[in-house]
Amino acid sequence: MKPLIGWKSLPLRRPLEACSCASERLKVRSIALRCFAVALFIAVSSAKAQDPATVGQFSSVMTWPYKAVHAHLLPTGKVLWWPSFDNGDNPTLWDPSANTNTPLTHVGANIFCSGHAFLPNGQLLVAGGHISSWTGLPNAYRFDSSNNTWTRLPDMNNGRWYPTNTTLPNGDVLVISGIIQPGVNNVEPQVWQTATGSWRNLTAAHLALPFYPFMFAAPNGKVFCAGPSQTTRYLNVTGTGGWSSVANSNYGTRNWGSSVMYDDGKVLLMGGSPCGFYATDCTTYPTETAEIIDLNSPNPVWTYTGSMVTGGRKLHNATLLPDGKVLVTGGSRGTESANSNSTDPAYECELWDPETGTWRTMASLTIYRGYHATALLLPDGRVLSAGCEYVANSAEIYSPPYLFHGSRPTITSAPTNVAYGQSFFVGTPDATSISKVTLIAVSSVTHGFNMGQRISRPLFSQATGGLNVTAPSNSNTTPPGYYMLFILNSNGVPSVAKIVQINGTAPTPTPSPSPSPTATPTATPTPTPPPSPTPTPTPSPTPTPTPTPSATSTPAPTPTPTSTPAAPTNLTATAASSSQINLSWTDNSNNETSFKVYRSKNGRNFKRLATVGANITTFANTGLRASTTYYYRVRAHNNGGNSDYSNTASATTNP
Ligand SMILES: [Cu+2]
Repeated sequence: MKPLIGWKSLPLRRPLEACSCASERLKVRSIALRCFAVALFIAVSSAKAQDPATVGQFSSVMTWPYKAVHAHLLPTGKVLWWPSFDNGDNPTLWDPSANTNTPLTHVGANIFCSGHAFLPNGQLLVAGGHISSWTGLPNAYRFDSSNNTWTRLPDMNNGRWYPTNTTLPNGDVLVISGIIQPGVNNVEPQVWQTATGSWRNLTAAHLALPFYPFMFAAPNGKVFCAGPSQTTRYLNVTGTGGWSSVANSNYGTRNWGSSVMYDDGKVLLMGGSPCGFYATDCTTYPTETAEIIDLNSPNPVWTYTGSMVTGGRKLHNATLLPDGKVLVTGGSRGTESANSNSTDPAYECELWDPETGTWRTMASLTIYRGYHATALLLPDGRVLSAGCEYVANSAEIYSPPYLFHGSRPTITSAPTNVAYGQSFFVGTPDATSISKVTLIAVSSVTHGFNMGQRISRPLFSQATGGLNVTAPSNSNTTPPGYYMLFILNSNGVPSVAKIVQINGTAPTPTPSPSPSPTATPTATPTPTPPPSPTPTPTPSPTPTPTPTPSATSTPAPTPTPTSTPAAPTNLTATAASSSQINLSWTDNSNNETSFKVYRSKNGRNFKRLATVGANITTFANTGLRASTTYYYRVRAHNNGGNSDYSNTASATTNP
């Protein structure tokens, strides 16, 4: 009986008993209808959010023999990769078209934790490696993809664990950073001289740099170090070398962040953590901010571009796509050490558009791909996402939205080799619909930094049965080597690439007339690894980090409603070029979580353009039309809501 009494006393039942009239039934039906409408709306919008034409699509998870910690797209279109720790000397060849993995000849040394970049002839130069955690190998090797063989080269000056390799405009390769043994940096950069098969030591450029620094051959012939330190600088690689300061980035140290040169001399930095590489006491969450610099400017400065929209991340990969956009995959949003599993994996991917400076949420990975994960662009326009120390040996392949936008243009013929500045013919039945031609260097990636990828946008014109394309003429912006040649139609759909070697009469890179004398950078203390903690391969379940009360960074767990932030003021807009306007404003709030930037073409109908992080007071709006006036306003945001708008500022882009 008891249950019946209890049921009878349910509050919902009472009004129904009290009123059996038609109006009550109508009310119930209208509620039911509304529920149905809401359910339908949710279903439709989530279906839309999952539409591959909008967010792309991941393949099912493939089981691989090991974790792909180092991965390289070879001139053959196949992927060379190898795993971590004791399995390091297991180079494996993945054939994307057959989806098979084949073990290759062992190197004879553990090349886990090495640096790598391609030589102009398509061979991969591998430098350094793993004696034990924090202790690097001095060995160097060349891998030849035409016969899958390894050749040992003269040793380097000393061991390197976590160095970066960079292909230089003259076809040599810079090897920099890495540690010799716990607490001892290899401070001497070295240049592999391809022609003589020997090392040249940059004895005048000693500097302790963090692990796997973000190095890029720059338009002035020097090599730009974009991070992860806040101080960014040029390395002159001629003679015995030398450093000069460029500009400080805005956010600060971005350890385990990533960086891409997304256009000639233009570099993007995103995410990362200010904490030490293997810090176990980190309480600051990885940043969602991103910033850009244009090295073509006489006085390059870092400016914030839009922040990642799904939140902060570290240990992610950033991949340049055939259409010039940048895909960010994987990573962790937690404060944990890289030596332990993620407390908050970033499954959602994001795509940055250099023309708008904004990010869009893309499809989600199935598996956490953070520490020791890799991602690289395949010639068919898909992106391989593989590895990670804390997951089963596996890989997934991402198909970007452009593969769901109709039929693909095809390349029926292209030369295998072109010289700098050479005009060449690309056969395609789709010539009239081609709106873009890009060259993306075959790439070489590990630990979240791709040491090889870059993009070149050759000039082209339509011809009978194809396109006349002019090869890039500047080896500073297009170092010699193998590139994927993509043609894209007006829907932004890329062809399958033809892999082309750019070499031949490479003009001697102009030694840059060093610009304004700059102060010699003081040797930054490297995040010296504590000698003890060995990154164990065992994915130990991380003890949940106790929320450390921190004055600055930890989001306060107070349940009290937040008051809306104070509105920003003094918004200014300044034209930086014919396609860029820089904004800056005054932050009057101490409790905002972001600033929203709005833009209008007539001063009235504003649309949200970007969101940047708390305490950020600048934004660079890129991809604009020349001689066009744009209006902007900004407001601060937090959980309590939006502030009032700032003043409206406008600027007209240069002609
Ligand atoms: Cu590692």
